[in-house]
Amino acid sequence: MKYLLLVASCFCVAYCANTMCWTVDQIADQILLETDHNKDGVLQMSELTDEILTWGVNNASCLTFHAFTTYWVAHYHDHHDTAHRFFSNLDQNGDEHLCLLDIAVQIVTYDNHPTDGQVQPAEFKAFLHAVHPDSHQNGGHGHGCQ
Ligand SMILES: [Ca+2]
Ligand SMILES: [Ca+2]
Repeated sequence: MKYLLLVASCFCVAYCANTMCWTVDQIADQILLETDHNKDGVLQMSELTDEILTWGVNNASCLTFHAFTTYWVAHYHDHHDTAHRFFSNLDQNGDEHLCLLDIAVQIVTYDNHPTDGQVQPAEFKAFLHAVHPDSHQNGGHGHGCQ
């Protein structure tokens, strides 16, 4: 069984940017599922910040590169280097820290469908497609078995 899992995971490593072969839309759906705490189908900003607070923020309400990538790889199954590039895209000032405000400011720019101070699923997907490094390919580049 272990051998079979190893083979399956190697197959994924070779053919997907994500170890579970999740697309960016599937990652977005999973985040929406976990973050929409009141289950109204829309992300309120307070839900987003509450969720990100559980990802391992430090005293300054910021995620370090390590905290972010550890959480992201474990929960959303991207390869580490994909998570690294994703973090770099989000970390606009390049200080290796991603603070709640930095994330909120970026997501808010996609609050336009409608502009209501909340994040509809389509808005969240537009945001993720814009910042995720593998947003334009669902299969993709191989990294080989390690
Ligand atoms: Ca909600
Ligand atoms: Ca909105």
